[in-house]
Amino acid sequence: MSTEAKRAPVQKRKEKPASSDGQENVAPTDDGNGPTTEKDPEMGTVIEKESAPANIAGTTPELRRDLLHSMLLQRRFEERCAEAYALGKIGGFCHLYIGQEAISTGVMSMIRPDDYVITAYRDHAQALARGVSPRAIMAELFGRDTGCSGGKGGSMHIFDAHTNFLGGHGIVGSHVPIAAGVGFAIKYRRGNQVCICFFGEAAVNIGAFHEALNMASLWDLPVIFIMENNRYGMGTAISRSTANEDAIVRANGYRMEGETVDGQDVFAVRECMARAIERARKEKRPTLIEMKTYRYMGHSMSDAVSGTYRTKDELEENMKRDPILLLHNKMFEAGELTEGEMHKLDDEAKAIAQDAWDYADSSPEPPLEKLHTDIYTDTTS
Ligand SMILES: Cc1ncc(C[n+]2csc(CCOP(=O)(O)OP(=O)(O)O)c2C)c(N)n1
Repeated sequence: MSTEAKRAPVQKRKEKPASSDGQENVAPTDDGNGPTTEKDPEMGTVIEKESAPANIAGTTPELRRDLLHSMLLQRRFEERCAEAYALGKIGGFCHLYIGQEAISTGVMSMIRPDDYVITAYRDHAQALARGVSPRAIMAELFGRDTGCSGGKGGSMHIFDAHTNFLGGHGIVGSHVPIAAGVGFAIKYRRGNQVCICFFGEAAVNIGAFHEALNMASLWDLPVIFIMENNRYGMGTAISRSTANEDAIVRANGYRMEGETVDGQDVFAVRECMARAIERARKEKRPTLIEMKTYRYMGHSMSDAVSGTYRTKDELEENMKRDPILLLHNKMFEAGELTEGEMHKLDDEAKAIAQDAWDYADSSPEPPLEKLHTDIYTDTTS
C-alpha cells in the first residue's frame, strides 16, 4: 500500500485550500470572539489565531472534533486491516473504504440510534462510524468466535443488531430491495425512523436497484439511497459501464428527489443528509443522493492500487482532497486544533485499532459445532 495514503491525515497543509463551492471554508463568527494570541505548546511560539467559531455548517467545535476522531479511527483501523490481510490473518475478500470516510462519518453523525443502516461489502468503516465495536469488527475480519457475525461472515458481512447495522452484503445491488423492505416495515409499524442504504455507482445498473426505487417512491417509504460514486466498479470506469452518468435522472425516473454532493466534504454530506432525513421522517419520501468520492486502495486487497485501470497521477491528484485533511484544515484555520492535538487524536485512533487487533488475535475460532448454526432464523423465539 502507498505510504502517502497512510500518512495523508497528518500532513500539514501549506496552502489555503479552496472549498468545493469556492466559498471561504470557515464561516465568520458573530459570537464576539475576536482574534487572540496564544502560545503553541508544540512549537513554543506565540501565535495569533481566531477563536474557534461556534458554528461551521451547524456544527460545534466538540462535534467537529468527534467527526475528525471518527474519520481517523476508520482510517487507522483499515490500515491495520491491510496489514492483517498481508499477514494472512484476514482471509477471503477484503474491500477497504480509505478515502471515502467523510461519507460514512457525515451520514452516521446525522441519524438516530434507532434508525437503520444497510450497505454493501465495503463495510468496516461504515460500521465503525455507526458505533459498532472495533473489537467485534476486527474479530469478525479475523474469523473469530467473538466477531460481530460469530466469525462466520467475514469482511463483507459485518452485522450488528444493537446498532441496527443490517450488513454487509456481497452481491452488488442485492441489499437495495432489502432497504425498501425495511422502509416498508418502518411505515407499517407507524415509526418515524429512516433507513440508510449505501451502494456503489456500479450498483445502479442492477435491475434490483430500479425495482427498489420504484417501490420506495410508489409506497412513500422513508429510505435514503446513497450512491457512493468512487468512479470505478472494480476496474471499470463509470463512463464505460453507464449510459447516462447523471445519477439524478434515475431519481427523476421514479418521481423521487435526487441530489449530488461533494462526498469528500463532511459538512456538505451532513447538510444534504439533513434535507433527506427531514423528507423521510416528515413526508415518508425517499431520496437518492449521489456522493462523489474516490477510493485510494485497489477494489479489494487483491487488486493493484494503480497502474492498471487508473494512473498513479490520477490517484495522487485525488488524494489532495483527502476528507480527513480537508476537515483538519478547516479546524486548524479556525484555531481550534493544533498539530499536537491532531497527533493526540491520531494516536488515540491507532491505540483503538491496536486494541481491536490484540482482541481479535487472542480470540478463539468458532467451534466446529457452530458450523450448522445461524443458517435459518429461529421463528419460535
Ligand atoms: C451481481 C454481482 N455482479 C458482479 C459482482 C462482482 N463485483 C463485486 S464488486 C463489483 C463492483 C461494484 O462496484 P460499485 O458498486 O461501484 O462499488 P465499489 O466497489 O466501488 O464500492 C463487482 C462487479 C457481484 N459481487 N455481484
